[in-house]
Amino acid sequence: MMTSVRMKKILVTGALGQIGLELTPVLRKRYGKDNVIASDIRSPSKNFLNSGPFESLNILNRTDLEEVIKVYDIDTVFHLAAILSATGEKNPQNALEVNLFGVYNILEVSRKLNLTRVFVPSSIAVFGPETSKINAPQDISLRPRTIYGITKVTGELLSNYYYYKFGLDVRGLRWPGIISTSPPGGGTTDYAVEMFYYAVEGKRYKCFVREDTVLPMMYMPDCLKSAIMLMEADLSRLKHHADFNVGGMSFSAGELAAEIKKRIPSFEVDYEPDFRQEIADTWPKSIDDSDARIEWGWSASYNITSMAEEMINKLMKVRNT
Ligand code: NAD
Ligand code: AKB
Repeated sequence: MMTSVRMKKILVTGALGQIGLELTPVLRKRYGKDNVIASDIRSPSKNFLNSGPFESLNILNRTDLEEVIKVYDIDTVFHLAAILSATGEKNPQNALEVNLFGVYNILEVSRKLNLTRVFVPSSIAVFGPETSKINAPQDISLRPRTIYGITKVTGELLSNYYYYKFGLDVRGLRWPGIISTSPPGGGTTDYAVEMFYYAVEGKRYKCFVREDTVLPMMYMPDCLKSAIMLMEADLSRLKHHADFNVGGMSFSAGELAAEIKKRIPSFEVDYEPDFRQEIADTWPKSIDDSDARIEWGWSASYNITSMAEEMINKLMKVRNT
């Protein structure tokens, strides 16, 4: 990775979620414990609270957000607070409010207070059923069918607007489903994480998508690497800003189960698709990330084999302590 530049005081929103729980310690190691302020609408565990500064923050409260940014003299934001696809379909109005006004508040306060750099992640959920399933292209018409996808497209457009209109350095990428030891927060790709949890506990797993469902995925270390690489990239090299495709790996639910079974032979999965199958069916199977590779040197380090090996080792270690 490149050396750290410019980001001096960082605010992480949604820091208690799947990605925030792992991004926060990595940022603290890189930029200094007291320079990374974690925040969330939920209350942290004692351990998390003891690990560095934390602020209770509802992203929909712009006055509080402005106050936190001023008090800590924040110059960079990683905006992770959001409602994911499956939870979003259960209460679309709430997803719309949190995801749209959350991004709007972050951009508006960052513009007003002249922040240096803002990270607003997007998702493969921006694509809809009309997009080619294999190697979904970077710059195409986006017609998602989920409320989550709609808010992600709007977030990308708004972020790019703030860059071109106000010169705010907003950056973002379209993450695939993220696989991690930290628990997922209500997405369609959560089955890929849950399979590991059940396997190491010696339990049979009921998978909510069909065995042949293929989606793009990424292992957490690559996810964190992509965020930091993009945020540290030289602005003059970027032709895109808040909407980079990034790829990791692609596999079917059945292929993942087989990969886990190689290491835990007793593991069994039943396939009982629910409403999340319909969401998965609208997303591509793989992503063309050549612009991210050209503009900021992206490449993923993990494939399904190395990811599964490490996931199982880590979860077994936690289980046995
Ligand atoms: P998550 O659901 O695990 O965590 C989101 C966090 O936001 C939670 O801790 C929640 O308490 C918090 N939050 C919700 N409403 C809030 C509010 N009003 N104010 C403050 N905090 C609030 O999500 P995640 O998986 O960590 O995702 C982080 C970002 O990455 C999101 O923008 C998501 O869309 C994006 N993303 C995630 C994935 C993935 O597979 N995890 C894939 C693509 C994109
Ligand atoms: C979800 O399934 O909602 C997320 C995503 C791919 O954005 N994991």
